[in-house]
Amino acid sequence: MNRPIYVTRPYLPPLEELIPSLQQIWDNKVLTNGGPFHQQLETALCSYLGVTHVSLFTNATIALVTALQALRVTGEVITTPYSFVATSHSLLWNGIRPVFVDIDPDTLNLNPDLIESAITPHTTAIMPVHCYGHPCDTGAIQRIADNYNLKVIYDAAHAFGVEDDEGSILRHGDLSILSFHATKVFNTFEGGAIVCPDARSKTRIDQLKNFGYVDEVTVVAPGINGKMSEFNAALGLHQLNYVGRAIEERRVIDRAYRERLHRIRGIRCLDTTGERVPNYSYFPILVEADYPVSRDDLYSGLKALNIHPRRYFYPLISNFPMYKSLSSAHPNNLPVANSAAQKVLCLPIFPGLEMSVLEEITDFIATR
Ligand code: T4K
Repeated sequence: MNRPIYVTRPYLPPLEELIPSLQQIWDNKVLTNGGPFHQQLETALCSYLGVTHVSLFTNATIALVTALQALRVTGEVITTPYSFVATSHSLLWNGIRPVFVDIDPDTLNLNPDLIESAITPHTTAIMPVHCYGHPCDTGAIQRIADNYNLKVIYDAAHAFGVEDDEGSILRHGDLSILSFHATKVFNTFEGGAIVCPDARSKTRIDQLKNFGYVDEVTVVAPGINGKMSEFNAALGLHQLNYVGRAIEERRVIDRAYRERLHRIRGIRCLDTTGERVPNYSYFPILVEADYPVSRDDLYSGLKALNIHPRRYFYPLISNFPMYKSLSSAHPNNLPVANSAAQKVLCLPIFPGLEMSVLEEITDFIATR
C-alpha cells in the first residue's frame, strides 16, 4: 500500500456515479438554500438512521453552536474535556462557561457519577460526547437532567449509525449532533446535522441555520449561515449507498486489531459492549505503564515507518490556553481524562486498509 498510512482515509463513491447528480445541479441551478438534494438527503438520513427529524449543516461545529442557541442554553454547561476542541468551543461561541467533569476510565465518556456535584444554580445543560462512537450512559445522564431540569445535547460527531438495544443512540437527550467531515464514517466532504425529536424544533433549527429568517421579511433570531450546499448533499446521497459496506470493512479491521493486540502486555483496547450496532469509527489503544516504551515513543516509531496514528484526544481540551484558567479545568479535577490523554493512540482504521499494513502495525507494537 502506498505510504503514508494515515489514521483515516475518506471513503468515496465511484466518481462516474456522481456525474448525473452534478448534471442535475448544473441544469436546475439551485446550488444551496435547501434545494432538492438537501431535502432528499434529510429524508434518506432519517430512514437510514431510524430517527424522525434531521437538519443538515455545513459542519458539526456550526451545528453544535446552533443547537445551544435553539435550546436557549445559557450560563454553565457540564461537558467532557476528553473530546475534539469543537465541543467546548461551541460553548464559548455562545458566551457559555464550560464546566469540565472527569470521564469514566472504561468508556472514556463523561462519568455520570461526577455530574451532580458540578451542578450550580447557573447550570442549564449537559453536553456529553459519544467518544469514538461508544454510547454514553444515556439513562444515568437523563435521570440527572430530569432531576435538575437540564437540557442534554449529545455531541454525536463520531456516532453515525450507532445503535443501543432500543435503536439509534441519536434519539437520546434533547438534540444530537453528527459530523460528516471527510474523516468520519459517513462524509459529505464537510457537513453535519442536528437530529431533533419533533417538527417544531426542526423548524426553529432550520431558521437559525438560515440567519434567523422565517420568511422574506421576518428575522426572529441572530442566526448563522449553517446551510449545507447542494453539492455536499448530492455527495451524501451517493455515500449513503456505500456506508454499510464501509462500516463492514471497518468491522473486519477492528476485529483483526483486537485479535492481534489483546495478548500484548501494556496495550489496552476499549470495549464495544455498550452498543448493539457499533460503527468502528476509531481504533483507540491505551498504552499503559507496563508497556516497554512510552505512548509517544510508540507514536514516533510508527511515524518513522510513515504510519501516522493520532493522539485523539491529546492535549486535553481543559489544558488549552482558553480553558485552563477555569477552576474545573484543573488537572486535580480531571485525573482520568489527563491520564487517558497521555496514553491514547488511535491506530489507522478505514475501508481499504490492507491486512499486511495492519499486521506490520501490530507486529511493530508487539516487538517494542
Ligand atoms: N465534535 C467532535 C467530538 C469531533 O471529533 C469533531 C471533529 C467535531 C465535533 C467537529 O466536527 P466538524 O465541525 O469537523 O464537522 C479532524 C477533523 O477535522 C475533525 O472533523 C474531527 N472531529 C477530528 C477528530 O479530526 P484533524 O485536525 O485531526 O484532521 P486532519 O486534517 O489532520 O486529518 C486526519 C487524517 O485524515 C489526515 O492525516 C489524513 C486523513 N484525511 C484528512 C482529510 C481532511 C484524508 O485522508 N483526507 C482529508 O480530506 O481534525
